[in-house]
Amino acid sequence: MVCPGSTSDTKMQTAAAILEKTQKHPCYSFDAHQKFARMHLPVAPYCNISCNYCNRKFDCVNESRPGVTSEILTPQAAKKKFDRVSEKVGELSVVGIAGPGDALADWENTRQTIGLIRKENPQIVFCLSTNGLLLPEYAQEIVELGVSHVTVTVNCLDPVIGAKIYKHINYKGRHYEGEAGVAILIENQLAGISKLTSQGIIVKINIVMLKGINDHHIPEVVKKMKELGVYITNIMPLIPAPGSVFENFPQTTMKDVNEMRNSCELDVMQMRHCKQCRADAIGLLGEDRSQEFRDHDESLTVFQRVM
Ligand code: CLF
Ligand code: SF4
Repeated sequence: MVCPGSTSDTKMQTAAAILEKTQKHPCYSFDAHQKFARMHLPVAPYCNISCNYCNRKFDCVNESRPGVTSEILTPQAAKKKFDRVSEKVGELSVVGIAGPGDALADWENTRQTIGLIRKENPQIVFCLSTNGLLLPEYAQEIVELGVSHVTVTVNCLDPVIGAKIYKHINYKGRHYEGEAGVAILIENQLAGISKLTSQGIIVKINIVMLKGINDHHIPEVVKKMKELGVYITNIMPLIPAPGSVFENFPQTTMKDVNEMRNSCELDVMQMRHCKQCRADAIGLLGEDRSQEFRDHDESLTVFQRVM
């Protein structure tokens, strides 16, 4: 029997609250995606790694469709925008930070934005997506900030494979190329995911499927994610971005992606309704209303990602 007020009682209440939030999250719940809306706040323009499928002029391809550019907001402008949107979009349940660079590479902006909105809107579900390099550093703060859902892009577990996917990483003031950099990235992703799941955060893993590079290895990645307690994996096709290292690489077909999802479904639930949204997307997943709410007075006109 659980005593009222005991630690296990509190843990069960927290788990029930997070389950309720997950049922209102359009990305984590298929049933929710036509009923509940998300709003992305593009407050994090910088990035600390270099994926070969990315063209830095555009949004982070780990969550977005290549070739899409979002506006950039300061945390204060993001709060104002949230206020405007929440008045008009009644079904808004989630605020997400998905770049347009990396939410943790720009942690101060991400933290401030979520803090400002959460103070007045504790019912909102907070979500962010990251490449995971800085997760061990910020996992505890993410939990304390009240973020309940985190997406990490994990493309491989092996630095030899990763050296074909990532050009370099910038970590703690140092620049790393090749396998040495990828080894740090993978180690931090795994440690960070484990820190989050052990504290009840619901984790989604995005995996970009690259034919001949990581496709044979994806089932192993998914099995490892299962071991770490992730909730769902989102295997996405590579859509070659003009101007990226992989611009001439063949696009992964949806047939191949779906076959991979089918075989991985035995281990971890598969997301099949991802829209690869923009970093300033607003509305139901299938009905982007970002144009309606764009206000150029609030957005910064120039941004440069850190290479
Ligand atoms: Fe945004 Fe991502 Fe949160 Fe959703 S999107 S940060 S988990 S609130 Fe959703 Fe868009 Fe696919 Fe992302 S459909 S790209 S999975
Ligand atoms: Fe581009 Fe950084 Fe996103 Fe990789 S993590 S796709 S380099 S913005």
